[in-house]
Amino acid sequence: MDANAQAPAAFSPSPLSFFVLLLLLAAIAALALLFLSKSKPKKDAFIIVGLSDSGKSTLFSLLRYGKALPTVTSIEQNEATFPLYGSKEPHAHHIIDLPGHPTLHFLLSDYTPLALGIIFVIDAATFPRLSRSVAERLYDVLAERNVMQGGIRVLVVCNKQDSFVAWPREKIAQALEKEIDYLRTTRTATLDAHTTTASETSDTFLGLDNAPFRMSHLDTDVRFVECALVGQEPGGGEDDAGDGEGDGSGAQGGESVGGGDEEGGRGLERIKRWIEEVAAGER
Ligand SMILES: Nc1nc2c(ncn2[C@@H]2O[C@H](COP(=O)(O)OP(=O)(O)O)[C@@H](O)[C@H]2O)c(=O)[nH]1
Ligand SMILES: [Mg+2]
Repeated sequence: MDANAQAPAAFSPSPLSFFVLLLLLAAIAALALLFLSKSKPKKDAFIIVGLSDSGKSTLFSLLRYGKALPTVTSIEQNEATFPLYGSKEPHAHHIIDLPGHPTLHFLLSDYTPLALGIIFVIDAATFPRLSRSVAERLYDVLAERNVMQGGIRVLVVCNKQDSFVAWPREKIAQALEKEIDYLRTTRTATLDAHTTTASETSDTFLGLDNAPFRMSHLDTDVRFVECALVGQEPGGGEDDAGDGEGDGSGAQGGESVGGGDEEGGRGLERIKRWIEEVAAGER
């Protein structure tokens, strides 16, 4: 009887061994979590790109310090994490101002795995003259592998609207669609000639192959906004009268911000709102 009563007790674990087992499991779980969080880089960056002199460093400086500091042509990127200047929102944002120099373009792919958004800055005043170069750069951005996969939002900032010769965003969007439509045929032709696969380069075919190129055919959310980061707008009025789509350009319009003027450039508030909305969507 005694032996029978004790036999099962020999196999039942003591409360202490239960506790040790629990501790061990908790330690394994904690280690696994630590490993996962280390191996997966945090996606939190906004990359400012565009040709030289378009206003990238001015934008970075306005977002960070609320004023346009004198800039020099940079060969290194400005990179910092900070709450947007003057914003009521306390969250810090990781912002990178990539140099516009052509030899530094390869830097983009280093950063896109971390990117939530790309801010593509255009000098709207020199755009008519430089539209081919701007389109080539935008093509590189839109066809970059991580951007193509979707999930990275793109804001095209048509800057220098204080200039009388600046093109409005609808006109820029249409011209860029035309240029990209042309570029994608020439680029894929070059690809075929070199029998390179698209995945080895950024020269992927953009959009639908049976229709003229439209931004709206991309998986990427592309928006256009106007701004004058420096200087005064000649008319002093709102620029959002033609907000939205439906002009045949297929590009999505920027959103309307009532009285968006504030210190440090007209239209800046709209850019800040876009950054905050994209970041909030990720939290
Ligand atoms: N008129 C005018 N000039 C601007 C504007 N934004 C930037 N700039 C000027 O354009 C030049 C190039 O700006 P910067 O930010 O250095 O361009 P980045 O090369 O793209 O970094 C500077 O002299 C800026 O003061 C704007 O909205 N209007
Ligand atoms: Mg710069």
